[in-house]
Amino acid sequence: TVRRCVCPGSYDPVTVGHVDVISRAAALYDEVVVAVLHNPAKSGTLPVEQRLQLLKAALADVPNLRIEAYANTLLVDVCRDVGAEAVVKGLRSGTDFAYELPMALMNRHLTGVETVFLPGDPRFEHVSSSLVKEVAALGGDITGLVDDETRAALLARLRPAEG
Ligand code: COD
Repeated sequence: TVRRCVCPGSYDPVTVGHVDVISRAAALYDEVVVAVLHNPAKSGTLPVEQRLQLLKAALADVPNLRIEAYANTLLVDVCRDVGAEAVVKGLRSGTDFAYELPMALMNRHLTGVETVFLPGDPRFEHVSSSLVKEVAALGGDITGLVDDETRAALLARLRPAEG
């Protein structure tokens, strides 16, 4: 049987931290479903279609992936629909853990799906989509934090006068 996991996120946009965690999940499972989901705590910068396109470009070297968006859907329902036994997430810090633990427990309460945490690579501990956007919006250099295509897309959206 095919062993599948889901790597969920907002991916607004994908960063080098996401690419690291997803690539490592792809080495552990037969197939990874990268699921772009809605986080009710976040308003959203890039349209979902563009997030999908940037994920596809950033992860073009990883063969055993599916990249999909789901609107108004629980993560546990995505897991059930695609036949995934686990959710895989990256942890940067204790702050991430405090945010992730209740979600992991709630998801297990709902359907029994397990969450597997991978330690984030310390080289990317400071990398988050929100900080990357803040730096880019104010004219800072985001090279090395996102790939070139994502960098161009962010600059077009956040610094349109410079295009
Ligand atoms: N290093 C390691 N890991 C990282 C790094 C990094 N530099 N950057 C990000 N990550 C990890 C994050 O820890 C997270 O696990 C994942 O990558 C995705 O990050 P984001 O910021 O793109 O995604 P979030 O945190 O906004 O995603 C939240 C979800 C959308 C997954 C959540 O809101 C959700 O499950 N929504 C669906 C509705 C639902 O089921 N709700 C009930 C939840 S109990």
